Amino acid sequence: MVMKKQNIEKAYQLARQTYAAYGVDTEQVMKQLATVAVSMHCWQGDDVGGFENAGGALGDGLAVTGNYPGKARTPDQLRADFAKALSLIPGSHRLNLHACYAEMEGKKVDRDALGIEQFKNWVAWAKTLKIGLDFNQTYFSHPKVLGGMTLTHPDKAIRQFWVEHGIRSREIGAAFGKALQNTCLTNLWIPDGMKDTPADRRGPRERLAESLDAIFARKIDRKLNVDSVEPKLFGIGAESFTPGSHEFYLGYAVSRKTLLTLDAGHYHPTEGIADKISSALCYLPEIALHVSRGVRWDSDHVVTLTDDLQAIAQEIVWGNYLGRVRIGLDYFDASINRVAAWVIGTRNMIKALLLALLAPIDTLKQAELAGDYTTRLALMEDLKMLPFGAVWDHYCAQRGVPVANAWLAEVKQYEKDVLAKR
Ligand code: RNT
Ligand code: ZN
Repeated sequence: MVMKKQNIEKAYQLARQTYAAYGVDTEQVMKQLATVAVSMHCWQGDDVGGFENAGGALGDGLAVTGNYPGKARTPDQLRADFAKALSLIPGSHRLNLHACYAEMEGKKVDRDALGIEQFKNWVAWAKTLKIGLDFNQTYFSHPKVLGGMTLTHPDKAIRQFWVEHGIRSREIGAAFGKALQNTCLTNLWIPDGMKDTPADRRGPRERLAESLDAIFARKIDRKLNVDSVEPKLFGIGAESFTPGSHEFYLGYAVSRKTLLTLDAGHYHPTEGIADKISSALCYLPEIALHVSRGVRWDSDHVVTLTDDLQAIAQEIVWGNYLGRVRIGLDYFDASINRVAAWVIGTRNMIKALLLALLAPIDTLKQAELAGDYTTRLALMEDLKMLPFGAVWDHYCAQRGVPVANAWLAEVKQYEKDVLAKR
């Protein structure tokens, strides 16, 4: 569907007046929205496959379902698909790489020996797109994930291998930051855990803390790279015990001054991450998010405009935390067009931020402070009926990307011209 230009404009002008009546300046809102960069995860493009051929199949707590045709099989394909997605999303965003997306170019370089050399094509390409890069250490799909363990493994040699990987990853992050003059976030998540009730919860946790301290021992200029740790309460095959739990990493982040990555799929099914943001930010200068959508479990469905997503955006915006939360996405759906999955999820993240920015937050807070919860509730419900779609369409048009669902025709065309031929 292609909307007429003058209709987009007419609808926007009316919406602008409606929001003005609530004391909200839509022009100002769009300016602020344009400053938010979402870190888009590379791994939606190829079902968390990567390019290093380390010999480990995906598993280790991760599962991708579906076999939609046309997935990226080479770095160039993944870059082309990502650039296509980016061209359909308003604003300037970032790419979040995983270490397993290293380009070996004929050499065999194991995870403990990776360097910026294996990512030079990514950096050169990011420069041409003028985007920042983020990074993730990869502790899965590798034969040295032994018995589901990496940094907590009882065997020191196994732990040491992964510690080296962590050190190399931070160096790569710093090299990204330097080359692109744009601070990289290097995130750490490990799949370690136990299927059944452990006899010893203390040992693995103490080993994890020791391994992490070894990884983070070297100080790195925070302008180049910042580090984050990502908790999880459970995983496939780690239903009974996860050493890297929420409490573990919250304590770690606060005491070691790293960031904390809150992943929306990593908690109990009814436990949202929105409420954790202001708590964590009482003690941490910055946090990171893996915005995801769990359906019954950490299923990593494409992010949709749910109440949960809106609550996350509200907490960031209403708490005035836009400068302290690094928003990243984390989902992988192989049952639909993967470029579309990127576009839908990222556009939804931005829509949720727009919705939160369009709320008359000062009025809401005043009502709350005055104890007038009736007005607060009434106003919050009113907001749901306001014409935010007209502002969104205008924003997309202003940023030169397809309005409404016009992006879908472009993805379908790309599927025909490019993806179907793979
Ligand atoms: C797993 C974590 C982790 C991964 C990615 C691929 O549960 O959420 O962030 O999804 O690193
Ligand atoms: Zn995650």
